[in-house]
Amino acid sequence: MGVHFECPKFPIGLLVLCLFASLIIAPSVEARIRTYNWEAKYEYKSPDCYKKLIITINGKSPGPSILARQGDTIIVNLKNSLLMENVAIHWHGIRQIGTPWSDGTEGVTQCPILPGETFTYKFDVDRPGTYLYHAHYSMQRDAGLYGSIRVSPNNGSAEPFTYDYDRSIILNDWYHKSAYEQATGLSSQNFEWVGEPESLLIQGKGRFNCSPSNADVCNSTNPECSPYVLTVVSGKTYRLRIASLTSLSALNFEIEGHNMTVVEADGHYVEPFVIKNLNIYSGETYSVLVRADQDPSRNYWAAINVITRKPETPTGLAIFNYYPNHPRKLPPTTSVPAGPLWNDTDYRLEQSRAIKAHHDYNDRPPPTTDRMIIFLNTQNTIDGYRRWSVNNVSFFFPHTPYLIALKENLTHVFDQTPPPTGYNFTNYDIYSVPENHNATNSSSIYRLQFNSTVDIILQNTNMMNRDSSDTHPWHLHGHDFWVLGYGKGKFDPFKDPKNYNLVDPIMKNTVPVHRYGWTALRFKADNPGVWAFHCHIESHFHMGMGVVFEEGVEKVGELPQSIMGCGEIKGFHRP
Ligand SMILES: *[C@@H]1O[C@H](CO)[C@@H](O)[C@H](O)[C@H]1NC(C)=O
Ligand SMILES: *[C@@H]1O[C@H](CO)[C@@H](O)[C@H](O)[C@H]1NC(C)=O
Ligand SMILES: *[C@@H]1O[C@H](CO)[C@@H](O)[C@H](O)[C@H]1NC(C)=O
Ligand SMILES: *[C@@H]1O[C@H](CO)[C@@H](O)[C@H](O)[C@H]1NC(C)=O
Ligand SMILES: *[C@@H]1O[C@H](CO)[C@@H](O)[C@H](O)[C@H]1NC(C)=O
Ligand SMILES: *[C@@H]1O[C@H](CO)[C@@H](O)[C@H](O)[C@H]1NC(C)=O
Ligand SMILES: *[C@@H]1O[C@H](CO)[C@@H](O)[C@H](O)[C@H]1NC(C)=O
Ligand SMILES: *[C@@H]1O[C@H](CO)[C@@H](O)[C@H](O)[C@H]1NC(C)=O
Ligand SMILES: *[C@@H]1O[C@H](CO)[C@@H](O)[C@H](O)[C@H]1NC(C)=O
Ligand SMILES: *[C@@H]1O[C@H](CO)[C@@H](O)[C@H](O)[C@H]1NC(C)=O
Ligand SMILES: [Cu+2]
Repeated sequence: MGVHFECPKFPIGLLVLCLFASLIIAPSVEARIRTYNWEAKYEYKSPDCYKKLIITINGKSPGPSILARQGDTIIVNLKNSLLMENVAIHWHGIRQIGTPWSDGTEGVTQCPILPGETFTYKFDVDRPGTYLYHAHYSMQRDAGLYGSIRVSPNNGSAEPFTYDYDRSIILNDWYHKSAYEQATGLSSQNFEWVGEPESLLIQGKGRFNCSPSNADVCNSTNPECSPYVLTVVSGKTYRLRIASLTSLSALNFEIEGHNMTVVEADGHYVEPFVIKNLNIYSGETYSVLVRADQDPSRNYWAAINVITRKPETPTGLAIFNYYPNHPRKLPPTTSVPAGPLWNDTDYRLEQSRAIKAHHDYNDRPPPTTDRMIIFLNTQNTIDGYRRWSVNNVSFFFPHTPYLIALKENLTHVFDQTPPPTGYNFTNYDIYSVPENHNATNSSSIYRLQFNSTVDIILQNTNMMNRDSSDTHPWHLHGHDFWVLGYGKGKFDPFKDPKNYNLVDPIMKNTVPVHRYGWTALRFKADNPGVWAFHCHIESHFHMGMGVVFEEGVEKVGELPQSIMGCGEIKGFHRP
């Protein structure tokens, strides 16, 4: 195992000892290899008091944190002990420069890891920041396979802010139905929507209101489902690395009575701004600074609430515990923070627009683009199946991963017809229920000219129910992109680019497209490989809401044999 410290939150004596120990064994300054041996398996757990089978890594969900230093090489030996299920892990936000086969996207960059096998991921963490890992095999992330990656700057670079303590907190939503039940419902002609999650989790802990009749599976007094406790010392400043890996929900995070200063987004320093409530979409990470400057004689709630969809899930709660109050002492307030109005789109748009690059870390985008692709996001029916499409095309995976197919010139294993790039949606009414039931599903991909500058415009629309438009967090693998702008209504390709922010746009890897709105991104296609770009909502991606980009695949080095062994791979057999 690599150097890896997770201090327990209490008891306090142990916490102090542990912090002291982590100082003595401070990581060395030069780049190093950090090796982790992980075993993924199913175990019964009750993260919200409701007992179900979940996937753990070394017995934990969230799994162990990866704590590294910029420039380190990470090696994860992952043993699949799921007995009857494949697995793959994606390293979310890590660009995989030179190691596109370690991206962990089953069907795109590798074959699935079979039960009983051990697969080795090896990649460099080239930039400081807050990142994630999670399953990327069908809807497996829902089963609890996720964790955080924290990369600290090397000794050559300081950060543009200071703090006393650093904590990682992953937010999640939680279903009692298994990922199998969900996927099956979505893939049936007799479509069954997954519905709203039963509970919200903060660092893997939540609380479902058990009924006395199901005490055998749901037990409110089970200590496993006690709330997450964040212990703070009065007067100190905490860097909270808040990340969301929800299946469906957009969330709003707040700490009762405390403001937060946003300083990092998806691994990039932000020009600091103060907020009371943070909107966070699945796949995003933020660092906020919080000063423990309120009345220290009591505890406070840290809370998450569902936004963008009408909430049917109770507020997720953790305890913001001022030392030396007892960590379990409930805050005196009778009502828990309710968050902002779930349907206040303007407020969310405003916060998205407030996120700008820090003035000292402002890597400006190229002023012009080589190619602009507008992605119209629509809900459709294809052969009686409910699907999501991008420009009339609903994505589905081929049996042979793209990276292997492209390197081995296997042109018959996926649809070679280029997807429609000049999609003309001039007459498309984004506010009405889609009339076009003739979208097609396809495994076709977008081939980008290596090193070219590409603009993507995400255009949101009305879904198949009246007056409904969901927020979609799109995540790009292998890259960060500049967020050039957000708009309301229909994108105007002639007028709107004139208002792009080319001065200080933030770079991110995940970005929301708001209800009935558009979002414009720019990136350089300079990372040889094959990269997924998809909605980070598990059910939406499962329903076809994604695309795949290829760039410079001829520059990719020899592929490791370990990623092969599925689909139609000429001349290769798993030993
Ligand atoms: C870190 O510091 C050491 C010793 O001062 C130096 O040799 C090394 O080059 C530094 N590394 C980086 C990445 O700045
Ligand atoms: C619920 O959990 C508590 C504490 O672990 C235990 O004492 C109790 O027996 C459990 N109730 C049931 C019905 O299993
Ligand atoms: C939070 O920020 C607002 C706006 O800047 C300010 O009015 C308020 O006093 C701050 N609250 C705390 C608890 O610092
Ligand atoms: C927002 O939703 C509430 C109900 O949750 C509703 O009363 C209100 O009219 C909605 N506001 C807008 C602007 O749609
Ligand atoms: C695939 O095609 C490219 C370009 O024609 C060629 O350079 C390469 O050697 C081929 N690779 C294989 C494995 O056949
Ligand atoms: C798009 O469609 C509109 C309406 O049909 C038409 O006027 C316009 O010329 C088309 N634009 C392009 C670029 O084809
Ligand atoms: C969809 O396809 C059906 C049958 O193929 C055809 O009758 C119908 O006109 C098409 N609808 C549109 C909007 O193209
Ligand atoms: C989308 O599909 C429908 C039905 O096949 C077709 O009429 C329409 O032209 C397509 N739109 C584009 C932009 O390809
Ligand atoms: C895609 O569409 C084709 C033709 O309608 C159908 O045969 C195939 O099963 C579909 N595949 C998926 C994954 O939906
Ligand atoms: C890619 O573009 C950069 C300039 O943006 C240039 O310096 C570099 O040489 C190009 N690389 C290749 C392989 O074309
Ligand atoms: Cu979506």
